[in-house]
Amino acid sequence: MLFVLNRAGVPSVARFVQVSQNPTDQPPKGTITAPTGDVTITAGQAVKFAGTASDVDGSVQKYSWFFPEGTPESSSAPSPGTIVFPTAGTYVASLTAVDDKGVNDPSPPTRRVTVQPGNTLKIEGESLVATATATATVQVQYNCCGVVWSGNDQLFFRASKVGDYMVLTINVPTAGTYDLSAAMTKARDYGIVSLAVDGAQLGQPFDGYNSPNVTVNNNVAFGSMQLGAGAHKLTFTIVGKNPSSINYQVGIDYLQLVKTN
Ligand SMILES: [Ca+2]
Repeated sequence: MLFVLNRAGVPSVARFVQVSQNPTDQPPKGTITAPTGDVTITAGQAVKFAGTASDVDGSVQKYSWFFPEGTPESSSAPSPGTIVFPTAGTYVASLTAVDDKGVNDPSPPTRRVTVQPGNTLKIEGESLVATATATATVQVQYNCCGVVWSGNDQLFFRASKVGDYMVLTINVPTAGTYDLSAAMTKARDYGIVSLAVDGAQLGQPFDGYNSPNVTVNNNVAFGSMQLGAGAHKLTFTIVGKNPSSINYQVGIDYLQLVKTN
């Protein structure tokens, strides 16, 4: 950092200064073209990476990709292709371009790769909006009210009375016993909702009332059930509301199904 003092000894606003052997050289700039955003995968799955880089006053000499815990863990190809992530965790992949003067891109582009355990199926609520049949509006809602949802969206069910319901369809790739939980939003105008899976009640109704802030309860456990491979119907029904709540709405950030057997 470089500070400049005036006569009174007051430092200027600090700035980052890149010290270069080639002070007139413009650094190169890399771009990740695939994936186009952050991604979530299951352990053992692959992500396809591609990129480009340019240099305004020379040429790009080197591409340096880094994939923490990936297979392979690095690449010098502009577009390295398929990288497998075998282990659950969150990793930041990056592309650093180097130009013909040996100067790095000072702000390499990155992608966050979230790798879930192999037995976990995470389904974003917003991805189920298109499957909904309901007695009230079901819509995608972008981050609001001080909340950042997973995937930046939630499913918003604008129920207004007891008995309103929506039916969502999920797809389960592998038959087994699953624990179903959900990240449910709470707000001052939310109601109490029950869940049935393929017509059978599961767990206790969830009270979505919270005031004054909008919050998300990330681990609302509904319970365990047997699911065959294929489509299943989740029916959310309004069964009441907290006496303090002013409406009956429901917000689902995501569902999580963990295969236990
Ligand atoms: Ca979400």
